[in-house]
Amino acid sequence: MESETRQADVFPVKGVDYLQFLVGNAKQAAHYYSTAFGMTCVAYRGPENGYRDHAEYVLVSGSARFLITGAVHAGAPGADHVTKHSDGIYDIALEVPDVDAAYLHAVNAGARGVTEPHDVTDEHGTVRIAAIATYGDTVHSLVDRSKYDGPFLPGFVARGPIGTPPAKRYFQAVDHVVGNVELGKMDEWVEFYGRVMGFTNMAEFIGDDIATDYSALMSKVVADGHRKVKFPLNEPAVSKRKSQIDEYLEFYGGPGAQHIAIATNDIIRSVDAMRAAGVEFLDTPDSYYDDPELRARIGEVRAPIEELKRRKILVDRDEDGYLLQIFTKPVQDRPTVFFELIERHGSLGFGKGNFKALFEAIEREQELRGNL
Ligand code: TYF
Ligand code: FE
Repeated sequence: MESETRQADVFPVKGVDYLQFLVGNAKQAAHYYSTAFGMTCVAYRGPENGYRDHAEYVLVSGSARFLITGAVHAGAPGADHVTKHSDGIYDIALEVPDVDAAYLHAVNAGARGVTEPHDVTDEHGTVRIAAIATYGDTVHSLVDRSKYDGPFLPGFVARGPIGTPPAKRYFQAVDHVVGNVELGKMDEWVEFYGRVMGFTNMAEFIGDDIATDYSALMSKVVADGHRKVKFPLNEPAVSKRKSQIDEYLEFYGGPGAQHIAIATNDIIRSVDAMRAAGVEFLDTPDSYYDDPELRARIGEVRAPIEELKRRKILVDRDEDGYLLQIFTKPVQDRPTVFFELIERHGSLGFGKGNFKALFEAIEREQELRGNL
């Protein structure tokens, strides 16, 4: 047995607090995440509440929380983010037990401070919050909400759902958030998360061997000590064809969050509901399911393989268990941000066995867009 000596946690995190999307039209995006992703709107703030610059909707699904922000006038803060990137993820906010300690540690370790620790208060209590910069124009807010019982953050008012929420939610948590960084920068960002947050490298990675064969990307995963927060980091790899990461960087206008994996405990039901609502998923050829090697490797899973094949759901197994996963096509006009649905049964991985099939599917889409 391997014995593990864990260092004192220099940057304890409780989990992802929220993901903030800066979009061109928050009203319509909030409608999409309600009707197509089954999320429930629980809070809002905007001009009606004396908040002059933005309309902001808070949507939840289990512990996953999205903050959807749109500018309500020309020149509002954040409007430049949308001009440059179109709809995208600005803030990957982390819940921490001690904002001041986390911020101080991060800044002393070389992170750029964006907002100093401060209190925000309303009749529901106080939230302490700060923010640091990460890759591209992306930030990490650091949030302590232990002295707050309002619907989101001070200033937000509770509001009801947009449309009728589904009887059963489609996902219950954020599993991981992936960042795309420039060629040659992946190791610097792995090092950043180690230095600034004490995150460590997980075993899963896409190295030169896989990259040159088919993926045209390299990837490493960093995570906090409890594996609650997992951040894979991708960089383009030099190969015969244009890397999907280069396509993202070109169309997003620099580094940024690439995909959000959302955890479900019924991927079949969620995919059916989301497809019926118009969400597009990547295709997987039938040959994937008919491959005897795959069949032998994955063994028994909780649904007949025919059910997975019909829905293009991928399967992977490792030493700890298995997982089911599927990827959406980009969820905006630009080929940038997309989602992954993941149903874990023991496996702590990211679907290594599916990388080839997945990247081939992504490349087929790239080719249709004329970007390969
Ligand atoms: O998060 C992961 O590592 C998997 C696989 O551009 C993956 O979801 C990796 C890179 C990529 C798309 C998916
Ligand atoms: Fe993923």
